[in-house]
Amino acid sequence: MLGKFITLEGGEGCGKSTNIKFIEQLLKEAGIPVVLTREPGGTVLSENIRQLLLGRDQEKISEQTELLMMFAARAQHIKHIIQPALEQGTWVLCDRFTDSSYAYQGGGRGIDSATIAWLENFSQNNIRPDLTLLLDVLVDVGMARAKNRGKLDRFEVEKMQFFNKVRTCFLEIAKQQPKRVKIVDAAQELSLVQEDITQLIQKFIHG
Ligand code: Z5A
Repeated sequence: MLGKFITLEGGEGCGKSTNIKFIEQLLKEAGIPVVLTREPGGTVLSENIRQLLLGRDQEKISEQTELLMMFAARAQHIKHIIQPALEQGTWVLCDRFTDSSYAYQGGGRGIDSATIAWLENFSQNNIRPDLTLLLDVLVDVGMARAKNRGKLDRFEVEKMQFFNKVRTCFLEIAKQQPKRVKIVDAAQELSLVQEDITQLIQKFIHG
């Protein structure tokens, strides 16, 4: 691939949406062409799947269905947005990706990681992130931030225990894959978070 693939991960209210725009700006200032996208979502079909996944006014979605919907949205997203961009030399900056499936559907819902790994191999055409920034914050701090935004989605109404399992799983992934996954202390004030992000991105760009 000519372009690089960067993902942002973390729990509720960790600041992904805030910081992804900041990273986009850093890349643009470095003269790097970049596409900003998100999961679940990124194409018309995948955004429709997102609506179904996040909505609360419908029949109960089973754990298996939830996982398959995440990967259906992802396969479409990779095929139509991520892979073509990377092949053209455009960098892709994505708000969540497969680490979220391991953390939420694996750690949170209890689906075994071998099943998720099988789907990852089946649906991603060998596309994997080159760099992942894990914005880590204590669950209660992140939830308090997220609650300030108003109506909660189908994930945000889960209990603390669920989000603690999600966080543990993200931290475990970072421990297992330290070259790819860099932890950012997202509990700091925003300017300090962005100083850390700038250092990591500059190092990634310049090697
Ligand atoms: N999901 C899944 O289960 N499996 C998968 O494979 C994938 C996803 C891909 C939607 O994701 C859901 O999909 C998600 C997991 C599941 N669960 N939920 N909920 P999402 O990324 O769209 O939703 P989200 O996690 O709630 O992210 P968000 O809404 O975009 O929030 P955020 O990006 O983490 O935070 P933010 O909007 O940038 O910041 C939140 C607030 O905090 C805001 O007011 C900021 O101004 C403030 N903020 C940010 N940083 C700071 C600092 N440093 N200090 C103080 N205040 C701050």
